[in-house]
Amino acid sequence: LISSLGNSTFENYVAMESGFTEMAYQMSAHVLTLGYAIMLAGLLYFVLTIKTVKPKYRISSVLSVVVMISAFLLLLVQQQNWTGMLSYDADSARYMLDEGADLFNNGYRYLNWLIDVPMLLFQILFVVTLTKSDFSSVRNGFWFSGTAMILTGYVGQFYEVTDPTLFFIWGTISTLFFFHILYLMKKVISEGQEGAPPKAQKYLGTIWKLFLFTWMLYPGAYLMPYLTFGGLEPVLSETLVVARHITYTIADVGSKVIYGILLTLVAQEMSKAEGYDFEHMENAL
Ligand code: RET
Repeated sequence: LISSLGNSTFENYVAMESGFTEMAYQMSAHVLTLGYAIMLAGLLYFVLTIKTVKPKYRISSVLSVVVMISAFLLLLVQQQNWTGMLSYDADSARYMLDEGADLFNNGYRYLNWLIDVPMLLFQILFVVTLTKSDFSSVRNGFWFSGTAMILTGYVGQFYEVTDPTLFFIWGTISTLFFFHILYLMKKVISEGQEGAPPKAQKYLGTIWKLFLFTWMLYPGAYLMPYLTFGGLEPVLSETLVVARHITYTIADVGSKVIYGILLTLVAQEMSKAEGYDFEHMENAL
């Protein structure tokens, strides 16, 4: 298998070795479709609610709009990549790797994160007020570690089947940058809570928990072929392939859409505390 599939991801290996059952194939296709449909719905939400916050907070909504559009396009491509690589084989009643089709790859996701990750990290800086940290040094830290985390992970994911050692080395380097991001985000949220209205403080606490949970799902998806008892051998199972699609979709909806909505709620509370009350305004929406 390695000689014909090389450094492609484990989805292709499963497709060639055993193929996918109807359920595994369809669930994957559906969950990818759900993903891009939600991004479009999110896009509308962020456009329609932009005037419910004071002008100085609106950059947060604009960044959510940027993220929605790029994620929408990426997930559409990803869904077509999935359906395009497989074709139904009536003899075995399975979807098998299609001769001559493009192989499936998650690399599109990683490069898409180069846009989304910095945007999501900057976004919160336009809503909270930092009490101690310096805005531009936090911004640069987010930008540097975000980019380094993604690029090292991008290199690593090519080796998930062919070279587990390299896969884990690149994954570990990437994780160091990830820890730096978590450290910065914790600091931003704690400072942001100081002096914020009580409701905004509560939303910020929720944002931290959501952030921690959803961002951890991405390294979980990276590790997917190793998450069962396979030890240092990747496990080529269709269950893990479906689990990876579902993990990515939950992570995407949480880290982009729900996160953006919670930031909008924080900005609405801050706006209200500063005398901008959209609930009692004409033409607010
Ligand atoms: C990688 C490689 C393995 C180690 C770690 C990773 C972390 C990835 C993260 C990605 C977040 C992406 C987001 C995208 C939203 O559009 C690169 C998988 C730690 C945290 C939030």
